[in-house]
Amino acid sequence: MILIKLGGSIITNKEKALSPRRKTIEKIVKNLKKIDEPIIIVHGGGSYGHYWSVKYDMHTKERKYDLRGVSIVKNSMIELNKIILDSMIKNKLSPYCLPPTDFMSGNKPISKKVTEIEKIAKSGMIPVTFGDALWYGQNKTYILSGDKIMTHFAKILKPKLTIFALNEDGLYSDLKSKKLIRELKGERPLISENKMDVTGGMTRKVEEATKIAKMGLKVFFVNGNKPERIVKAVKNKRFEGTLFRGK
Ligand code: IP8
Repeated sequence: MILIKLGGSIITNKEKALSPRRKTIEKIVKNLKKIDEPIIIVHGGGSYGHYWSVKYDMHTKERKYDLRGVSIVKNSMIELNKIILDSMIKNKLSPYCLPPTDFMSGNKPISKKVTEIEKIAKSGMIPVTFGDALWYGQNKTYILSGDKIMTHFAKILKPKLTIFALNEDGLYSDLKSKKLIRELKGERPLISENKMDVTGGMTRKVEEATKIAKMGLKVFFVNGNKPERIVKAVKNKRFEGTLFRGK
């Protein structure tokens, strides 16, 4: 099973509110068609979920946020999710939409539900879920990052490969020269970042990827603008990006 996260910065234009990158989505979807093993897709919020989370000052900490904000963030994620589902259906893939409320209770994943998602993937459908605003309990809510969902799924399902599709070639050892880190063996890279979103952007991704790699699993950061690299990684084990090798 292959677990793929489509980052918000690849599926949307993060500089402009509510702007999907339809051509990029389409290109990714066309390449997903070439993978003939079970896959599960998780996508981020980009200029949909993050735009509204910032407006309503909502974060990953469980708190009593503006309830209207919760509705609006959720609504925007459904809108972005629909664009991805439509593209998949148009390209003759069979997505199976799963908002995270289907497998989360509070801030914990429901193992039985997550295992069921793998069965859906094995049937030939492609489960698709996303980062979202979620109910926590006692009138508290929180923003669940798609990156966190990746860790929850990886822990339960032990995918053969966990892929994060980014708007960059991978992780750079130096942001100025854009020198790519090709492989990491257990160590956690130091990264510098100027752009932050409500769930922590690249810092969060590296944190989750390191956790997943520590489970002994392979994690691959790849440029989503070059989705043929996703196919190559899955099929030929050629990794043009940053590969985190498990212990
Ligand atoms: O972009 C967060 O998901 P992420 C989604 O994967 C929202 O961190 C609602 C901001």
